[in-house]
Amino acid sequence: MKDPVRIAITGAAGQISYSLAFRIASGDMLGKDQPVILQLLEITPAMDALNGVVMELNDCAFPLVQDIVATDDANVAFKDADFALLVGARPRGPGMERKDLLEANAAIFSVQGKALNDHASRDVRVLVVGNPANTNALIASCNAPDLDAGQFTAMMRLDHNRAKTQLAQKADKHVTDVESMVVWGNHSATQYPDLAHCKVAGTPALELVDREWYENDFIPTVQQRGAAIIKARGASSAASAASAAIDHMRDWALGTDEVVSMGIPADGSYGVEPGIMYSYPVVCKNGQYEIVQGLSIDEFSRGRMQATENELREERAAVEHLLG
Ligand code: NAX
Repeated sequence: MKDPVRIAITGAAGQISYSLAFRIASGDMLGKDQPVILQLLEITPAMDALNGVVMELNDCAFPLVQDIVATDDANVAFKDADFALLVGARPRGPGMERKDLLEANAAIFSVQGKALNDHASRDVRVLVVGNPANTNALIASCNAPDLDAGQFTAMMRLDHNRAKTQLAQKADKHVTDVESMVVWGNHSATQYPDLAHCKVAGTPALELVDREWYENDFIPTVQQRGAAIIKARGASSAASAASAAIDHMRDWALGTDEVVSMGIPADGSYGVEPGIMYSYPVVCKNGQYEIVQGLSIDEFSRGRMQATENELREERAAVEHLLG
């Protein structure tokens, strides 16, 4: 039996975690041979609800679960954590401006960044799901100077998976036929799901769909999918977000040949200068992700990539004073 790994989940009594924690516990993220210790963080008023989640996790009698820690102290939740999934965030309240939302979350993610810096495993892999995910990930990494910024990532995988399914359905193919999907930029309505490099069953996607559908249907549908789910379900994406988080961490830890989209520190690739967490196409090998280089960028793509970069730079400017 392998040694257990420690997996911290924040916002652990929330709706995404209600799927995420159970799927991790059953081995969906790291495999059916990898024991886990779950370290669950909530805010104090949600501790009763979190204890209920722990009761249910225990009632599943998962063979892989070695221990469960439930706490409202980030220093305890992140102690020796090998993986940290930062799901909990402050939702937008009535009358709250975007800037207020950014600041409220900056306060949370700066504390959690420091706690990771001081207590997590030196190899911790961090995924930020809580919105605004890219800028929250930036804040956490800036507050963790002893960890590499590349250990912090933001979740774009839900957008990536949504884009794959939209294209597969349009082309009347299966989602596994879609390769080299790329979603660039921010996890927001400015994100750019790019079909220029994508193939479906070996055929370039842009030979299978017309330009009108691509620009005026596909792109806005993927960008607005979160809002469409809220309208239909009366609640935001939860099981699909948890599934995407599992895909992201599994591929990062265990590797994949598939091109996937991850929000990571911009490094100048594709003209996006450092200072923001930008979604790039990556492949994952030996526990590391690597940006796919050399893709050709036409004028249309450049404009879209720039627009979503601009938004991330504006978000950064709003929290600059909190970047540590
Ligand atoms: P819920 O409101 O159901 O759960 C959030 C939980 O986080 C609550 O239980 C709350 O008490 C807890 N929390 C708040 N502040 C905390 C803190 N400082 N420390 C620990 N826990 C804290 O939201 P849920 O539907 O689970 O969504 C969670 C976050 O994911 C939201 O910010 C949401 O916007 C974001 N999403 C991000 C997605 C992405 O693709 N990156 C997609 C899905 C989702 O919309």
